[in-house]
Amino acid sequence: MNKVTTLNQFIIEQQANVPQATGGFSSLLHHIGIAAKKINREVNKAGLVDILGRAGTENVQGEDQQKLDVYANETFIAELKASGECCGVASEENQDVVVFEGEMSRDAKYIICMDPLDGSSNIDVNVSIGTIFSVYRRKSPVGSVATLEDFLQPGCDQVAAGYVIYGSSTMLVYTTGNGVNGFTLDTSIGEFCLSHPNVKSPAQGKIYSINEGNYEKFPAGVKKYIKYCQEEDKETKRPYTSRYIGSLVADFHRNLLKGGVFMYPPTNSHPTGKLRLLYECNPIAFIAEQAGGLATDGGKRILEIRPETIHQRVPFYTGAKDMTGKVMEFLKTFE
Ligand code: P6P
Repeated sequence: MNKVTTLNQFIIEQQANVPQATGGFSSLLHHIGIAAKKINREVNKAGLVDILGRAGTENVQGEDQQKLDVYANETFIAELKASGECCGVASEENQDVVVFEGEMSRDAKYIICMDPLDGSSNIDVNVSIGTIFSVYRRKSPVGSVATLEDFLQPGCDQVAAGYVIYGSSTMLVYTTGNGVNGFTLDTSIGEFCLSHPNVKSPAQGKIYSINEGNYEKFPAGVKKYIKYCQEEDKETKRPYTSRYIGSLVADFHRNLLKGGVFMYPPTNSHPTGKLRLLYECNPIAFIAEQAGGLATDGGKRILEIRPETIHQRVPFYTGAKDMTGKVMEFLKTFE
């Protein structure tokens, strides 16, 4: 029988490779896994109980909050606080950072940036959605209350990043800077089990992902790249296939495994891009690079951008190394 490695076993094995590890980070990841299982339970029965639909409130983006958004946010915040390893959270669902005032939390070393339930407008139509998270060491002194500066760190300072995709199966995919590993939830034992060890993304693929409804407003280089994808060319195996779900985690996860490029350029309604730097682009970029891919804002690495505000948006191009590099070439050539 094949050896099953649970997330907890994997975390402990990984911790053994880090001599100075105190177990705090391992405990934090364990609690993230618990929150993901709780959210999975509600997502899976969303059609059956009164947890679907609008909560009647708006989030900081002025978007109608879904009841599951609110549940996911509250669940993650409660679990991260209970871990005693996190001193604060920046969440898509909260205007300001949520700092934990208790003594145990003040002594915590980590902060989390997260989108508790990304793509939630897809919940009611049963399309895959996801949780996205970033982990940083705090900059403020241990023993004090977390400050805004703890959350405005560049993505290259991430200690870990990951996402949960609530799809045909539920998976937790994360990196701590030593490669990318994927765990599938085995609901019969209630454990995330290692199913995709050391994920490497193909350098070249056949999938491009973009909301072509915004075509008219795209930068010239993006328009040219889309036409390039659609041209016949036996050598470069074009035309490529267009795949766009409208749920970042689902689009990225498919491209990560099969090879593809995801693009969210500046548009009329979002002149600096729609996706948020802290809790969408940075964690996804960390995973993309660790899997051998690229992630840029059309000019520089996402991970090198110094955030100015916690809900800052950036243009986002990420995925297969060669495909994303080709997009950058087109953006540079057709400025
Ligand atoms: P559009 C979901 O609302 C989200 O934040 C991402 O998950 C997704 O990639 C993007 O927005 C979709 O945006 O404008 O194409 O609907």
